[in-house]
Amino acid sequence: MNHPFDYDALRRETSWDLARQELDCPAGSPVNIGRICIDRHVDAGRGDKTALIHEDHAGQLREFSFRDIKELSGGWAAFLREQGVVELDRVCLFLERGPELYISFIGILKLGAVVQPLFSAFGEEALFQRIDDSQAKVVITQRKHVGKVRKMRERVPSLETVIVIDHLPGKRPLREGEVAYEMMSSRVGDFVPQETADESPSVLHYTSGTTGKPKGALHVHSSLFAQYLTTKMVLDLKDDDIYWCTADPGWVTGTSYGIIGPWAMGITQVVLDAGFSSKRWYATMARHKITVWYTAPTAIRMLMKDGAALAREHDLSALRHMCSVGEPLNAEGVLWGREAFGLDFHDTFWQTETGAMMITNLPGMTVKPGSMGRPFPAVRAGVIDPVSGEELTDPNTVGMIAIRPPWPSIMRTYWNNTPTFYSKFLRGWYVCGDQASIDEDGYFWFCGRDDDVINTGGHLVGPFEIESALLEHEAVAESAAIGKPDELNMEVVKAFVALKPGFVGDDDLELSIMNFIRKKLSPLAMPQEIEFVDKLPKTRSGKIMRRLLKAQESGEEIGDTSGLEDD
Ligand code: 6R9
Repeated sequence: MNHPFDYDALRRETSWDLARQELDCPAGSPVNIGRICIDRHVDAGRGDKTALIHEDHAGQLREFSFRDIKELSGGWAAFLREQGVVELDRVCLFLERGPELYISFIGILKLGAVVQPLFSAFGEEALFQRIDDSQAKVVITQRKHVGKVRKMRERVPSLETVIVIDHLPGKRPLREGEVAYEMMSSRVGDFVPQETADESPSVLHYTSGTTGKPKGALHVHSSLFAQYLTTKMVLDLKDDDIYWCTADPGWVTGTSYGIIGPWAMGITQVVLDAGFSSKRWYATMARHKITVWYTAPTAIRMLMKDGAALAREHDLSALRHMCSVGEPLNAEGVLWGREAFGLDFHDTFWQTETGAMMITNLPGMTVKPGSMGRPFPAVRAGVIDPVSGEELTDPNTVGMIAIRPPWPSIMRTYWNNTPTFYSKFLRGWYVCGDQASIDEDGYFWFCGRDDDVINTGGHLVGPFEIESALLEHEAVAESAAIGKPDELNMEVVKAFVALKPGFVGDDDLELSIMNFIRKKLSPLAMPQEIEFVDKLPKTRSGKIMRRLLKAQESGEEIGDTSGLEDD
């Protein structure tokens, strides 16, 4: 029987403790993410179920059952112990999306060490900054990336061992301090996971700072309770689902919802280890009969560029639920999703620091295109005044998004940077650094990151609103709106626009777009200048780096760019 959606009832019934109960981890008992995600299912007789379907760039498939992963991650844990890794040591993953990345992640946690996942595409300097800060003892990498590790190694004396997963004996010899490890021939079925506790450190995720160095958000094993419950209720995973999270584990989405949440539920997941193309993505979805899909607006906009018809050429009939995260999901994206898949994208808002989804569109809830949804039922969220920290309770008032601690997956500190950690709290709220308003129905509407909101002629204009409107113009594939310094108005809007194939960025088009925005939004929001670009600067997780464009315009310091896509 289908019950009508009742948000208030869900709030009354939902608490994080529910996860503890369902996972049979009463307060005070050991909590180990590796054990709960993998070994637990094997011990309960579900070892034969497929945990991971890995598809490489050539389309080759490799499948791993929960038992396989129990034994292979046991192998990793035992090997790392032999290498001298002990509880709380940092072990850095610098790997492409092969099975080793997912399985060593589990092994490190079973050992009680702290896993530090990094994008394998990071350059030497980005790698250096993050390893220098974490003082990692071990880096696990592969031939293709070992050169970058070697280049920075002298500068990080803490780094004792580099493990190479695909070393070919007889080929380029390994150097001192480097060891080869062949995962598939190293099964250990009886490794006993460390009895880590609620507050034992687990994952150290670096997030790019707006200024200064990247910050390492430190998470703990009990974060799992938040990831589990949000996976269950928002991603709506069920036992027979085939789930695809498109995020790389270098980004928090790829660990919280690309490893921990789904495996805590014993779900089969697909990993596609190949570059993006719309065709390839649809083919992957059809091939594996993906039922639940978690992706990001940057990917959705790329799919949109190739048209809804392409999606409909593939048999995507298995797909029943889709979610999005990482950037504001433009209303146009939701509408396009309906056309292409006959389903709503469910937007979710959260951060590396929050560890799990905070503001969500739950299944069954009416989706308002362009809104991030409502607080997850166990979360208390609001918008607050940036100075006084008072909650702004009048509907449609823009303020800073704030969440009431505690919740299981809130970061416990920034590694080596406690003052910055404390600076994120104001009057008992955790402050996200983003602005939004809340409508009469309690839905949150994203405005922009604090640093990105445009102040023109005394009015605050959110870049998201302008970019969403721009996307409705037939020629626009993607855009970034920033405030450009202006003597008269403090700032004026400047838009960087990437065009759809077949359009030419000339004066006529510039005028047409300006007028379109003026009519659609207001003369205030109308870009005074439009610059046509081939593509926009983005982070590895696909976020548009508006502050970089802004710094270029104003000649300011660019700040930390080590997370940039094309570094
Ligand atoms: C999970 C993740 C966090 C920042 C966050 C905000 C932006 C994420 C969003 C969103 C609007 C959404 N963001 N989800 N903005 N709507 N649904 O992305 O973590 O990489 O730490 O980024 O991303 O600006 O503050 P992280």
